[in-house]
Amino acid sequence: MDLREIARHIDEHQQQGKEMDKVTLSNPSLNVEDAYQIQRMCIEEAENRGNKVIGWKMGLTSVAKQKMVGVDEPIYGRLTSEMEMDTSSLSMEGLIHPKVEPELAFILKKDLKGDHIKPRDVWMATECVLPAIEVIDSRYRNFSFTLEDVVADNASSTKFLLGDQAYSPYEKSWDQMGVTIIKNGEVQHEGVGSDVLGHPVRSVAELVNMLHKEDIGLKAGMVVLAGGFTEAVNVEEGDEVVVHYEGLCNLSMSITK
Ligand code: 0L1
Ligand code: MG
Repeated sequence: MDLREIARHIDEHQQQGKEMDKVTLSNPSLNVEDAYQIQRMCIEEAENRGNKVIGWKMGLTSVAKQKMVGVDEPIYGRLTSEMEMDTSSLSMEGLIHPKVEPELAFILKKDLKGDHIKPRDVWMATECVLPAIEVIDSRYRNFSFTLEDVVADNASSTKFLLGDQAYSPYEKSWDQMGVTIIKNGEVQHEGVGSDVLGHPVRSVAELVNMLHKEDIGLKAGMVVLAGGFTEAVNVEEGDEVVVHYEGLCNLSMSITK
């Protein structure tokens, strides 16, 4: 099993927005460690094209989402410069079957590395918190995959939009903040911060502890998407999505051709 070859195969489908078979079909012995190596190698391909790793995301952070995809642990993925949207308009070009989900982004002011990182360590290293919408788009047919497949496909990372307004980490009890996702004027899902591993800050701490196995840490200036508050919502051309962050703001996204 040539991990680099699998990574190149996935990278090609990520770049072209093309559906593919699960990599575990042809490589049934692939384990989670192999899958994280494949993820890293895919990102090296992107870096060779001039992309930069600007942050990390946690995925499958709620029991609801884990059940939805048949996986029982959170995962992480890498965020690159080309994934960050600079307008609220999401083009369907190069996307397969995108979904969107409400998130919070933590922006770091200090490096953070270790295997016993606690919420207070994360707060000490956090400059601000931003509302965010993540766009996920699995390269696998029908969004169907095993844990190993989805890790190798960079946790379905595709695009993300950050709100313009930054908030102090001490602005509110983020675990108690309600979030509503609305598509074309209809409420799709409601969630609360505690749906993200009990508290979004716990998700960031867990990310650092998980990354330690790869001997990696977070760097000052990085963006961390802490995980979806609700199930993800399918979108297509013409859709208008609004996420309401209780007591904070609304963040919108328009889906275009
Ligand atoms: O961000 C997420 O929680 C998604 C992780 C990957 C699973 C999926 O594609 O639904
Ligand atoms: Mg997410």
